[in-house]
Amino acid sequence: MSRKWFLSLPGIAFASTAQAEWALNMRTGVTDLSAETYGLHMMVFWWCVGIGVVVFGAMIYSLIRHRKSVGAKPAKFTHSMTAEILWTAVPVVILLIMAIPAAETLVKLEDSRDPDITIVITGYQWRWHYKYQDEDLEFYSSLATPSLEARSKQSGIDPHTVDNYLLEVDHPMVVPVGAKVRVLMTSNDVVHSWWVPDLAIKKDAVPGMVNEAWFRAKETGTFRGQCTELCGRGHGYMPIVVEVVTPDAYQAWVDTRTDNGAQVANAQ
Ligand SMILES: [Cu+2]
Repeated sequence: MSRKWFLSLPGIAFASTAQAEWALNMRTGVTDLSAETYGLHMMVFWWCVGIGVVVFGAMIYSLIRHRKSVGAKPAKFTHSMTAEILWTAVPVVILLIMAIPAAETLVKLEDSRDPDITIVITGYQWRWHYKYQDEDLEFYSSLATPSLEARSKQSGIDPHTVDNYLLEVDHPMVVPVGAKVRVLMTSNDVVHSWWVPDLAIKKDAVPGMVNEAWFRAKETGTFRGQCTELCGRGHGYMPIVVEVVTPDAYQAWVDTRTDNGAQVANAQ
């Protein structure tokens, strides 16, 4: 296993979207805010690269240019007002350049007013519960059976043969494309955290508290995530699957779920 990992290092260097599982960078996601978050991340990254090049460039240049073997003599000054002002002002300006767009995005992330749909998400050891506030609809979402069987000790099943191993559930959360979906997170036992990278949401689900987030998916598809707060023995076995579908498909799904959804919820 470790050898395979080592052999794939050259692949990491040339990672592309086709090698998503080995890509090092953040995902751009499927919402406007996930794209904005990605843009902020890249802006800060390039500032860091620039600062690294300037600082290490100056250090390496000084080490070579002013080395003792070419007769360099140490400077005698002990204080420089110009240097003090510059190395205070320049970082402040750089931080402001980063902070202003970051604050704008944060304000948008927090603005969950006027949602089209509100879903209460409750963390359990070790599964998620979804309750659609405007529909008579609630259900548990647990690790799908193929993953569950493969993860069992001495199951004899190779996890590589299981599609979306540990990232598949029995009942995904379904939402319509283009709708503003507000999610309210809480927990029934310990602290969990609801994380779906493509939706740019990573929020703690804390017992006795309600945290809030929202997203508006721009495209249909299946988006996966995981609990990202170490919540006990089954922490790795409570994935999240969000299916973004067309409004018609969403309505059809609600209709089928409300016919038998209550029974499913009661049965668990
Ligand atoms: Cu958890």
